[in-house]
Amino acid sequence: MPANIASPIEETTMAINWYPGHMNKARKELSKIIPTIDLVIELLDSRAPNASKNPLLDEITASVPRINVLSKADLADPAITNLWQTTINESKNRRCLVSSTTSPLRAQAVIECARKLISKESRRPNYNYQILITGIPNVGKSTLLNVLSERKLAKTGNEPAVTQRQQRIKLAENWYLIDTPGMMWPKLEDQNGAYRLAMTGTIRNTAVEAEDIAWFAAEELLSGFRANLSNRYGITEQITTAEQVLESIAVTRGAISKRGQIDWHKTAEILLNDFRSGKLGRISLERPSTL
Ligand SMILES: Nc1nc2c(ncn2[C@@H]2O[C@H](COP(=O)(O)OP(=O)(O)OP(=O)(O)O)[C@@H](O)[C@H]2O)c(=O)[nH]1
Ligand SMILES: [Mg+2]
Repeated sequence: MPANIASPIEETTMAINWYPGHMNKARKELSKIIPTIDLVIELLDSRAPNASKNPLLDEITASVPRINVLSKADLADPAITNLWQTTINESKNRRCLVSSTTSPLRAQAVIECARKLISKESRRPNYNYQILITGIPNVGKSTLLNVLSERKLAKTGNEPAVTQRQQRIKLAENWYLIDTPGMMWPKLEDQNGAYRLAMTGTIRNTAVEAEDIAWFAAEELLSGFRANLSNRYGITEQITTAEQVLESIAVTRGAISKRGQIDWHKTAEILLNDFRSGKLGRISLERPSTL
């Protein structure tokens, strides 16, 4: 086992904290714009909706109606995503929609949902409604803006912190959408949640080692998704620890150096890429009881 690998639940864990300057700036800009916003779309990753909930957003946008969009649903267990949707729909002043590349949301569905949430008093003739899209980094905000507008207006990318400033576009007559930079919060109290986010690709790789995330991922998968490990890597019942899972992946996928040693970094990347791209199957890391 490499020296820097440690289970995140143990005391030797490398704590994840990632709150770079541009996010603090984004938070200030968000606070400034909120009085002009009629509705907030908060994206939550379908695989970890609880961990992807930003507590800062609750503070800043407390008085604004909200649509939660469960994003990347094509990567999550559909039955569990349904449960999340039902649970969130039970909250006051809130609706939940589901989005994925395989079944993209339509602007009309969002506008209809927004109309139900926006109070009748604020509906004036020729009023321009402003919808703000928010969420943690890499959750799919800019992709959603492009899908809803049916144009490629916002830059997207498979790494966190692609969007660095707000962008406003016209969605339909009298409806405007504002994309924002992905935002984290200053202290990640729940480190298990932080590691789940790291698994999904929310945290910049300068803030946490791939090996540490993979160690956590191997433990998570062992405890709840053995069949996925077995289908993808042929991992048997005899394998019971994260270290054995990673060793086994290294052997079956050839992540071994010429001198016969395991390339831990390469092994970590294989496991994380397989999880993030859905090659390990549709996996939900959280169930609604955790919201
Ligand atoms: N599988 C899958 N991938 C998606 C989906 N939506 C977005 N992605 C991918 O997720 C990555 C991040 O998407 P973005 O739209 O750039 O995410 P963002 O929230 O704007 O990210 P930041 O601007 O960095 O905060 C891209 O590689 C997208 O192609 C989805 O529904 N399913
Ligand atoms: Mg973006």
